[in-house]
Amino acid sequence: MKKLHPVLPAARERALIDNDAYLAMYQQSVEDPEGFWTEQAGRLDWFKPFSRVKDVSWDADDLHVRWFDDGVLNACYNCVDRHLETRGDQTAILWEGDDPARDEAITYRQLHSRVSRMANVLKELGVVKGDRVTLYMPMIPEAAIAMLACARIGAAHSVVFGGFSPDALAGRIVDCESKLVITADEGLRGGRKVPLKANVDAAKSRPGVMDHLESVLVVRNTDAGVPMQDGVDHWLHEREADVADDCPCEPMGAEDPLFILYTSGSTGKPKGVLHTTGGYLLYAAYTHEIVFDYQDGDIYWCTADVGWITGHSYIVYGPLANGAITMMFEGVPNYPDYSRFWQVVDKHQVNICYTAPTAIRALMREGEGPVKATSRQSLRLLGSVGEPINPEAWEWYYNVVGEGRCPIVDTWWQTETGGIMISPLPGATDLKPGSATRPLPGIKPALLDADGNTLEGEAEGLLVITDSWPGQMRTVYGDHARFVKTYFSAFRNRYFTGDGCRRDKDGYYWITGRVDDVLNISGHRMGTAEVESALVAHKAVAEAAVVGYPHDIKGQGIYVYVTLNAGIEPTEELRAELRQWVRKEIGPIATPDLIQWAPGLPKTRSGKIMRRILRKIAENEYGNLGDTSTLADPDVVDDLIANRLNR
Ligand code: 6R9
Repeated sequence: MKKLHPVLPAARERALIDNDAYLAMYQQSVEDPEGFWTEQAGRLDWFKPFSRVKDVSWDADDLHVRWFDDGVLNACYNCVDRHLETRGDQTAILWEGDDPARDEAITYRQLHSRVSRMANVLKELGVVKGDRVTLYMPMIPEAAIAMLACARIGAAHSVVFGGFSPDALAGRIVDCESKLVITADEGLRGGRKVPLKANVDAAKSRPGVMDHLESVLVVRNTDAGVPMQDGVDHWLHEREADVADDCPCEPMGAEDPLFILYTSGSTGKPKGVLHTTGGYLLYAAYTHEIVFDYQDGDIYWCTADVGWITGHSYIVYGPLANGAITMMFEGVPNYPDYSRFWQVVDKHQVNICYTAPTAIRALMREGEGPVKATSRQSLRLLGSVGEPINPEAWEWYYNVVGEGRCPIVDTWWQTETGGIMISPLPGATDLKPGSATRPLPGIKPALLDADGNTLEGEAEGLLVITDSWPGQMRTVYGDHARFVKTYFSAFRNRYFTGDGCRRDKDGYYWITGRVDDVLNISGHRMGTAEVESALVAHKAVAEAAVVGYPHDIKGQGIYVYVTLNAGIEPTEELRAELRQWVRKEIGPIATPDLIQWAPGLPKTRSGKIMRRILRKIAENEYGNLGDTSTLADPDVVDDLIANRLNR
């Protein structure tokens, strides 16, 4: 029996929503969804109001998702301009550098001027409404400013995580045909330099990139001397010197694209998840307010990188739409030492801290000392996102970091959902460590068995959503068929999440993890297929199979089975080389943890790799391999077991 943590009285007292209010809101959202979402849409300022709330079909033959589609608005206006009158001098972005001596507070008025200037530079460089702009940025204010500048002029941004390789960057530039890349000379993380501009230069030489790319706008960050290509590369500070600091907001249809964000699926290359303006922004703002019980003046910190959806929705769009004080952190949890997160909390008097289980586990391993060295009295609420949080880490976060004073919101959602879907509300929900608890008002989850039958009550099955919500992704950029196939072909009229889930007798949801071939490494999604195709691109490799296995800190580690080409010697040097190879092809987060030499892979007679078996061996659970009767050559399994690496 897992421990129940009832709603904390202090949390209930201040919260906007208590349990009765939650239940009433949920009921209303089910009975009258259009009325519910119309009311929520009042959070945004519309240049022209919408007349139709929802036009959605989840029928695979005619799949379309449109919300508020004749409404006109601008996301940047909602995040910046509309706050000028009431809170122009309030901090919008609070930035904390990798170097603890560096920080900066940017007011809404300053943000307005910096965004407008960058928007004018983008226009001068030929960016127009409807274009795509790729951002490859460190965690500096200019990352958020660049996103908002794109939104201001109606260009869709595609943020590529600064830890990705030149090849990964190039693929994403080509896929969405970006005209412009915004980057910095270098990034800084944990005292180490990240050669962003050099990576962009390398990406430029990849096939197809210069067919689309016209310019690279470079932010001066570390002041490293980087080569600048005439006519292509431009320093932001030089271009900004002679532009105006006002720039009108482009009127955008609610369904005009706001951004593309690439995420991993179970097959093929990463897909460009497309989010549009009205529904996404409304959903980010709504969820940011209710889940974090955000109230004026609260100091809110989401530790994610803007390269992930969490950074988009909960550093930039949700908080700024709500006029919040949002913190942006350039650094890492263990630099200069393991107290850093909590030192930052004390320094800026942070009230709400939203981070990932992998960070919590890494800090937990260092013991209570580094936490206890700090005060943390300002903290009121803690959040978790990215993967299931194990109850031990949950209890540590709750008791050691929060000293039992702060509720934890364990928020389940996805790049595709735009915002949080299943989560406690701090003033309403009794907490169970490890459970994301209940759906937010407006969200209708269900559990299905493999045949698509709906499971009622206490059950375990596949998690689907049964009705649209405004933050839902609209398509896979440039590949609508893939959108249909990935999410709507498994079950008729249901959005399939790819996650397994259990619902307990109280109606609480417990996410059990991906049921497809998607890995979750430290909260970062990666397709096994991506890592495999990187490996087989190496000349020594004949075949590769990749599975996840339980990893203490990262949640999942990457376990690789490699079959070498005939005549190639399996050596430690080759192992190291393959690790480096994958890092270079995809990025450091894709580095294999364990590489096992596999003379053969277990295959069915039709040639399908039986990943189930490989997973069991990687988990060191080889005693129970289940049905192996369809194996073409059962002997390969004995060899793999005998030489397994995770013992
Ligand atoms: C926001 C984000 C989505 C996948 C998702 C699930 C896992 C995220 C979770 C969680 C259990 C949570 N996931 N939050 N699992 N509890 N609170 O992480 O988006 O990068 O697209 O990943 O992450 O498996 O399907 P994204």
